[in-house]
Amino acid sequence: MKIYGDLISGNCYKVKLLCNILNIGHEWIDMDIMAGDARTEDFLEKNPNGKIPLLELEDGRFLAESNAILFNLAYGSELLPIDIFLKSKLLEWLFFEQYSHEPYIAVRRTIKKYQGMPAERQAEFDAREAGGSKALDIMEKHLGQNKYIVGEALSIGDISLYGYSHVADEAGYDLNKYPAIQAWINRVQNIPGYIPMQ
Ligand SMILES: N[C@@H](CCC(=O)N[C@@H](CS)C(=O)NCC(=O)O)C(=O)O
Repeated sequence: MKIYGDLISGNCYKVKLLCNILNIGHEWIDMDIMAGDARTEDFLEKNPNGKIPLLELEDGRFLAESNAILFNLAYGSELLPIDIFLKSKLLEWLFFEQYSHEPYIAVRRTIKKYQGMPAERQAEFDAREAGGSKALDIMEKHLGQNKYIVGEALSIGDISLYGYSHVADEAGYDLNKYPAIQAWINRVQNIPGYIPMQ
């Protein structure tokens, strides 16, 4: 299988991290999103949405959306709970990550770290601060009472939320204000097979 990705992206890193933890062999196709690699005609044939990560299976089928890829690759492993309530809880957190976390923290990180805070995006950067703080507050409360995102064990919920939470400081958030998130970050970093983002 092939995975198209760029390791400056937390969404792509999530998939790389899962593959490393589960020892899933793959060919990593390095893309440069800043150079527009995800918007070429050739790539749009593969994913009309022009986004990475993208998984290409041996039979030629494609799967986009980082959390869908995590779900697919973790199938049958201990990182995907079997119990239907826990599986549904996992989906709740994956949707939370995409709707209430990533659009704030990931976008602010891109503006700050990779675009160097251009003046024309300052208002957007500021407007997205509150959403990211709210997401981190929700995680802090949850992780103060639970070791992992779902149930009693590591799952793809942890891997998904780890992607951008552990670099939230690069998006202008002070992680020192979130001790339970920091303790969880340390737990994730001690998983066998862990690899850093870059
Ligand atoms: N919801 C998607 C988001 C994917 C996404 O936004 N990817 C960005 C990198 S983080 C991208 O491909 N950007 C390239 C572009 O917009 O040209 C997912 O979770 O995979």
